[in-house]
Amino acid sequence: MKIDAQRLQRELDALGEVGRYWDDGLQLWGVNRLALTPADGAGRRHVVERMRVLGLAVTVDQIGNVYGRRSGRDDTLAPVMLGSHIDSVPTAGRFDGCLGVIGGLEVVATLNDHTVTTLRPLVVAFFTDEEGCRFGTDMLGSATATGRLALEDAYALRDPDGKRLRDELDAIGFRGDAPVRLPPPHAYLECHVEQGPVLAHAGVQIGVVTGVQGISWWELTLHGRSAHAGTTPMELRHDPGVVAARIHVHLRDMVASGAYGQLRATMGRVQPYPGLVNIVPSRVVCTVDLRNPDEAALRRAEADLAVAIEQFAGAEGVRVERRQTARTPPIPFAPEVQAQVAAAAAALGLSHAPLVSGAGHDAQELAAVCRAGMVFVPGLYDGISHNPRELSTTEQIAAGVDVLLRVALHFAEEPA
Ligand code: HGY
Ligand code: MN
Ligand code: MN
Repeated sequence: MKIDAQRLQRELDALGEVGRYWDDGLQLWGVNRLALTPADGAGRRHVVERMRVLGLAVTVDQIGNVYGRRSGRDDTLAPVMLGSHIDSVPTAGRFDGCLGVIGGLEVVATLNDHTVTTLRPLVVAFFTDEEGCRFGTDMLGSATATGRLALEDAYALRDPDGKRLRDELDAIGFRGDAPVRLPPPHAYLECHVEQGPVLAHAGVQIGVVTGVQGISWWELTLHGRSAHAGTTPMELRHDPGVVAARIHVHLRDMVASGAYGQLRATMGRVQPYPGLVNIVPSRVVCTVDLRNPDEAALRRAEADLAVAIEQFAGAEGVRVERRQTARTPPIPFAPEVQAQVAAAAAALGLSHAPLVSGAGHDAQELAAVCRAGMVFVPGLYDGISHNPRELSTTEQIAAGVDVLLRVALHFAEEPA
């Protein structure tokens, strides 16, 4: 039994049309379904409709996670869950997250075609705001469903325009009634594009994901003193822009020092206020994203960076407000799931290799409550992602979802 690659591609393209925008710079269609915007609402309704067409019973929980359930031969058993997210960064392609959700629905469609009923129920899920770039913390829906985040704290989060998450959830009509705490699935599987160059460079078709590296996000508000760019002598300035620049360069120096293992450090957002050519900014809001597969090295990097930030700010007479907006340690995936992903790839004659995920995923949250794992699919152009150039071929995504099908069947036939 194999999935229908053309149908998978068709459904992925159909979802990719929802919230599409023309990226003039790239001359490509991109996707912008930022969490809890009308476009996200439209994407959600599109997938819910697809779930219904496939005969799934749909529930929406209090944080807007959506679950499509397919009965098993014994519905008293815990289900096998296939999931990911369909919210996107504002400059996305069509694959990030969507492959795991549309791929899960393709598994269901294939079982329907073959009138196969698994022992255990199957659930296809998409979680709210996996990206985290609007309300500031990633894997929001899955972290709330598995207890890492409290529902009321999630509801109270605000976006840069001050809009409250709870109100935005209401605005798109997806603040459901189902209790947010998820009864632990029997297993959780997620098919996802690698979003990096490792598999493509190695010429490997399937990634057996061993776990996810640690993630640490900070929002820094640097308060200086606004001044006229022409009349204010340099020695009288308190310029938060200089402090932000020094922090940014220091991130790269920390990585280059080799003192923090495989640290990756990014300043993705730098927003001066008022941000005009002839005014020394009064404040700058900037973000820091630290990643490391080693928890101790990540902690060292956080501590050392905090000291450096105070030094740079003190030297410039700038006041710092520091807020940690996301923090997850390195998470290992269940060895049994990894073994089944490798076995399924081998049975399908697909080359496969283990690798750590550079990106965060909902699977790392589900790992807190059940055996979880991921199937990675390589991408073209060094696996570029969070960019409209994100692209995997029909063959590549079909291989990943065929592995997902086989692993899902393995766990769905496991007796109580
Ligand atoms: O940032 C991440 O790793 C994920 O794409 N949210
Ligand atoms: Mn993703
Ligand atoms: Mn992403």
